[in-house]
Amino acid sequence: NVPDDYSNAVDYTITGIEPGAGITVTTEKALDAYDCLKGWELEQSSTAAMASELDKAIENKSPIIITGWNPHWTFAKYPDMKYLDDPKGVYGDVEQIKTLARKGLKADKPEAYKLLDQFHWEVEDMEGIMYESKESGKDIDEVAKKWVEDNPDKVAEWTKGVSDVEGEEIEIVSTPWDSERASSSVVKEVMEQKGFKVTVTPVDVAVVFESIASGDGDVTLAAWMPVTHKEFYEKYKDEFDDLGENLKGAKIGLVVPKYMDIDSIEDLKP
Ligand code: PBE
Repeated sequence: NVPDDYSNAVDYTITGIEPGAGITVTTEKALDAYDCLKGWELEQSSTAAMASELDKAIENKSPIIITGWNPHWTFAKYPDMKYLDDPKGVYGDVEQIKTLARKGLKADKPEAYKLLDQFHWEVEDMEGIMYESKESGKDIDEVAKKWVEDNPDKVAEWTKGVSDVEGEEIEIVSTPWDSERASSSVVKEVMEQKGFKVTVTPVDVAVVFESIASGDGDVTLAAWMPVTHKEFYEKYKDEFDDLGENLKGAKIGLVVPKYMDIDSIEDLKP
């Protein structure tokens, strides 16, 4: 199999996810930026549909090119996947996941703000929850609760200096991916232990940013920067408080199984 065959074999199609995702927007940019991707298409559907296409391809050892990211259980389940080099840097290098709060949260709900500001964890923590949920069939919520029980030291860092409250309401606005279901569930659990009443609302990326900017939602733990959600971030950047990263070392890009003998986006053919 030479690279020409791969391009033809995948029918000049990248298997993507939801239309509203940052990685979808970024991949449309890659299709414009790379001459070798002239005539290629990004097939948009859902993360679940992409995962089942990937399962099928791996079973048959057939070529597939997906829009992939870390943290994600794909890399835990299929360690033999690799990112294609991106010499034009369309997908950036390392991404971080940031916490953004509505303006005024700090003044209105200082205890909540403090806890949210202190929340940060590692790729392995998040990926562990996602993978465990995938493997056991248990809901992310349930696995996240167990994680909170099992990680008192981390939780103690986040709640340091935070006083208990009585039923103060907090709305976490989030995206529907497992990564953000994990972070939101963990923070919800920790906040509820401090006496907050927390709702998690999963919506499209665009709506996450609109909601924090307008003050409808209190906080999101789901902003992937500097590349994935750049457009949304730039659009609203004066209308929210950026509390900094809650996770370092995320990544997005085009991903293929290692049995495919290509290394770079530029190995693809128009
Ligand atoms: N993702 C996972 C999302 C953010 C979290 C990379 C698929 C995206 O907006 O692309």
